[in-house]
Amino acid sequence: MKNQEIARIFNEIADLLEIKGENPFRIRAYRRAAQNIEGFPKDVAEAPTEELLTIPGIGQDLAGKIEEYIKTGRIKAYEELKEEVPEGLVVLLSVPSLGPKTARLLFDKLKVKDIDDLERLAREHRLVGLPGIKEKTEENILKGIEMLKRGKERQPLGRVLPVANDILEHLKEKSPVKQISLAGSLRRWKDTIKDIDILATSTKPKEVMKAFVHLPHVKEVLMQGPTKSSVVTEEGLQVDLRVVEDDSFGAALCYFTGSKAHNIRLREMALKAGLKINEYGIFREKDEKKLGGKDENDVYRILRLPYIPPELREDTGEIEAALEGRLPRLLEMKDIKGDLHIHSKWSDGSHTFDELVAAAKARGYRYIAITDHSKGLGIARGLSEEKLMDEKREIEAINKKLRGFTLIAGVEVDIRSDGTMDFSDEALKEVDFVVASIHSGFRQNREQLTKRLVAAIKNPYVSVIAHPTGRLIGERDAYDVDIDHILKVAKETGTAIEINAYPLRLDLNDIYAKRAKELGIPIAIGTDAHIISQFNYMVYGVSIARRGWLEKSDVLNTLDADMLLKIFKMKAKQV
Ligand code: DGT
Ligand code: CA
Ligand code: ZN
Repeated sequence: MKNQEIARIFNEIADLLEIKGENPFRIRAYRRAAQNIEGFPKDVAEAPTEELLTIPGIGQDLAGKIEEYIKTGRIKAYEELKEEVPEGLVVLLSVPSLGPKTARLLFDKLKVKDIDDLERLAREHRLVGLPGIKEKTEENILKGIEMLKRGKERQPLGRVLPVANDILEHLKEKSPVKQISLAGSLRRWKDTIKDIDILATSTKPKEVMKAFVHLPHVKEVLMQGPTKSSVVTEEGLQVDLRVVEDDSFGAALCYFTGSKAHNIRLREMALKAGLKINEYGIFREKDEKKLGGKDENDVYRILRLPYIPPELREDTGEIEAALEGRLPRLLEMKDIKGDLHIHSKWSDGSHTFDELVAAAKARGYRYIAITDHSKGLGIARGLSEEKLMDEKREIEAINKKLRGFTLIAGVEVDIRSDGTMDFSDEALKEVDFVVASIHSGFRQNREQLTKRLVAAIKNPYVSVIAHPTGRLIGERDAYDVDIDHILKVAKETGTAIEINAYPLRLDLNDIYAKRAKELGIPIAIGTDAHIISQFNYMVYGVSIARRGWLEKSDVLNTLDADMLLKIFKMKAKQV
């Protein structure tokens, strides 16, 4: 897949144009194209021009650049831009929170050469006093550097999983594997991943290893052994492949799925029962007799435990719950009846209602909620109150024609910096569904941010708080809010909280989702799709829900549309 590579280059072009102070619309076009190429479900290298042109944000010019890259391995315009802008300056821009203007200033005035240099200067407080740089700016730059370093170690699930699945498919096709599975944090659906662990069985392990190190994904071979090899992919991801005996596959799968903390608990339980567990099987201590190991469930069965799904294996109470017979019946993809966070052409989405409805029906959904942006978000073509009413009327007209499917007329209203809503209550009252969220002023203090969210939660027309902590994995930390207080007020007011399934958000995260469930707060899962292929992100939202122990009954979008619409109106009636 060339998608991630090309997306990265387009993002870099946007950075370079930004440094040069070029037209913001052109810059945004590159960023939008990058995002959509990354979310494109097939390899752009295999797509003909007509198909490239269907990707939102890609016109003749950018399609030409993609084809140029695939044919020649380079993009001339990009190379020229790099010539114009000093490399040191480009490196500085990779620090999240450091904009082009400040980067230029640091580069010119302090001759900052690289990130380490910048870090040292910031620690020595040598940046303060330059025009526009305060102590807070310095702190943010240091935070950004830390995040950059962390981000290199762990990648978002949504970037890693497609690569891992592609490698799996290639191995199935091109090597003599019998059983094969992902293991490690990927199989547990953790939101960030250090490396890809794959486990397989085969009667010809050496051939499997040979095929593996020659996969088209591989950039570098770290180690090639008879049953274990490690490579680094084009995307910079490490992949470890192990081949084991069929007879040990289950035990090895359990061992290499982890987590380490979960495994330690299992081993302790085994020891107490006179048993031994390792990656080869489950054995009786006294005579080393093998009791199982072919199937993963052997491990749990012999320990007298029910099967524990990989998403729960973190030693955060799953062993106790298993012992007491109160493991949750986790939410499944098939329980999801619709998507509760979608943007259309009316704001910054790419599709008409007809297109969205057709795609949702094709997935077997019964409804979707259209939640376009409000006017405060100019860059996202937010709607005025009048436009919102027009949109609602059009949705009503479409609903009259639909059978067995409902288009829910909603809105994603911006929570302004002062805590007021970007639309009046009179306007919010008119739509069927209101999602409220913060898109600016992230750097306010804890008290201010908490107050803003609480004000939104207390609004009688707001049904859901979307992406409540504002994190962007690897780019921006969650903002500083009193999440416990927010959940408490949500509970009191009957307001639901979103799990935003957009791969860089995954917000609420698994830990907070679990806390929300314990408090009895309903959860809405929404993909925040701006193009149809992003409907596929639902699986990431469901994975967060599962890691948060959520069951079908905890999640709003497992309900029918009639029921949902009733629930959305309930809060306003009570106030
Ligand atoms: P990651 O890679 O940081 O995203 O997370 P994991 O869980 O994939 O960690 P990784 O790749 O270091 O190891 C994969 C699994 O192998 C891990 O979940 C449990 C098992 N494992 C690795 N090292 C040890 C160990 O020292 N002891 C035990 N019991 N298990 C281990
Ligand atoms: Ca791993
Ligand atoms: Zn949105």
